[in-house]
Amino acid sequence: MSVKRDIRQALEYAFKKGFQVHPGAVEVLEEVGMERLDRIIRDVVREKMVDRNYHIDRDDLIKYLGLGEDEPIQDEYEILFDCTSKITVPEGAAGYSALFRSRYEKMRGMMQDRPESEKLRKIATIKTTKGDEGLYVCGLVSEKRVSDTAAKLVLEDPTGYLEGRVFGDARDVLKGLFLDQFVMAKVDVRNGVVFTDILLPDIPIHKVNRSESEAYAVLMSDLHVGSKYFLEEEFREFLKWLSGPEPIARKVRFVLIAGDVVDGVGIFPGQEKELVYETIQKQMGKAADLLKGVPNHIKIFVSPGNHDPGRRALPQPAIPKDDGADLWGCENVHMVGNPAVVSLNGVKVLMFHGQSIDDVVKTTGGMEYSHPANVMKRLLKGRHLSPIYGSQTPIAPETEDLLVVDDVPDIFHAGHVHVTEISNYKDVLVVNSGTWQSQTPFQVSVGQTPTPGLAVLLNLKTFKVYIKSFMDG
Ligand code: D5M
Ligand code: FE
Ligand code: ZN
Repeated sequence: MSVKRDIRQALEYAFKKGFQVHPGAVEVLEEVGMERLDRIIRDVVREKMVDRNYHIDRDDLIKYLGLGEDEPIQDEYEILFDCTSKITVPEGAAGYSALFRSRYEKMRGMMQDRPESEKLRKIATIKTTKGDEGLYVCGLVSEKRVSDTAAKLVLEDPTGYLEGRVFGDARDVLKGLFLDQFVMAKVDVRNGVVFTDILLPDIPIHKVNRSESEAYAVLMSDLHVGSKYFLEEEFREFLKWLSGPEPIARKVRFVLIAGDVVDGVGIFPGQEKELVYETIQKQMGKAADLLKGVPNHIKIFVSPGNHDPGRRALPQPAIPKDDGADLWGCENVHMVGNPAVVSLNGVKVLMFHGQSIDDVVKTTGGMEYSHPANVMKRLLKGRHLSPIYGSQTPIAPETEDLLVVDDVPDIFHAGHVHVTEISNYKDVLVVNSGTWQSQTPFQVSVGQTPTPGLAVLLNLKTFKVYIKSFMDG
């Protein structure tokens, strides 16, 4: 239904622009059957207008969708980072001071190339500096307050705390800061401590990696196998499509699952009433059975979420072998931690379940569950996946802060909020991959509306993204 309507709208748009669309082109649209077909047509119309060629035929769409080449499609992968092997045994308070020290050191290193770093001082020395208004400090946000009349910031570095008032544009930056996040700030000490500028590590200009061939990756998360609300039928439709003759399906080489593979047991009060499989073993077994329906030539990467077995605190090691033996046993399945970075034909994908989105939505004005991509952009800007300590997301006291975004990824893939949203931040493709679970009673009670049953199909050469719905009608 919706595909037909989309095609009609796409055609109407093309006609309005004075274009003729050949039946062969319409056939391609029908075959592909994707959401937002109007966008595809808009792009093609724009490209062809430049050449004043007002005909759209089959070849135009085949070319646009990257479906025409007979060249072999690469399926090279590398696990560039997996927190699993780096996780140590937590050691309480001492562990936390090491964790924050590591966060500070890593991010300070990121600031090293900035011209401002020449004027960088330790907090302990700032307090005794007189007369120099152009100095900078680096630190973690220890306290912040913004009211109509005043704005205050307290920063901490290994040498101490620095409290100051915040003026000018820095006030706007202050409003959006998370507690415990790293910043570099310009300090004026001529008349008490005043922060006049606040800089975040942010995503620098960087080289973007692309696949040489038109391989596709499917990005997904939050299957919640074992839940009554897991959309098994729709997921099976997806598996059928993946094994079928549809042109894009035939180019898929990777499937990424960013957590909440199963619904788990004892995750929230009264969960047993919402389960169809009441043990982790059964849930994981079922997940493995389903994923065995993914053709063998497609590589699957699975990282855990807050519903999956294993350690709950971030960073999370891969789902343990004891709990997920069947998945571990599949030759085409790679079990990785949360977070992890995988390279797909050279394209770096940062996989993170996204638990910290809760913390950001709850503590930061203007952030919403319905727009997870905005939250993800803010995390990138701060170069940290879970900056706020002591909110909802449990964070383990690791000696190295494995949640710092060390390397700039090409794609940032998260889930958790059950809403599919695609965006872009400084040449990083930001994807929240949605869910395969329909709305739960909890989500009804808090007014969260999920977008279930959508597969995010990503062309690793062009970075064009298509969203294909497997919901009925
Ligand atoms: O998370 C599913 C959705 O529920 C996601 O949008 C986060 C949201 N969620 C989870 N816990 C809470 C609390 N305590 N308050 C508000 N929203 C929450 P999932 O990880 O699949 O359970
Ligand atoms: Fe989930
Ligand atoms: Zn989750």
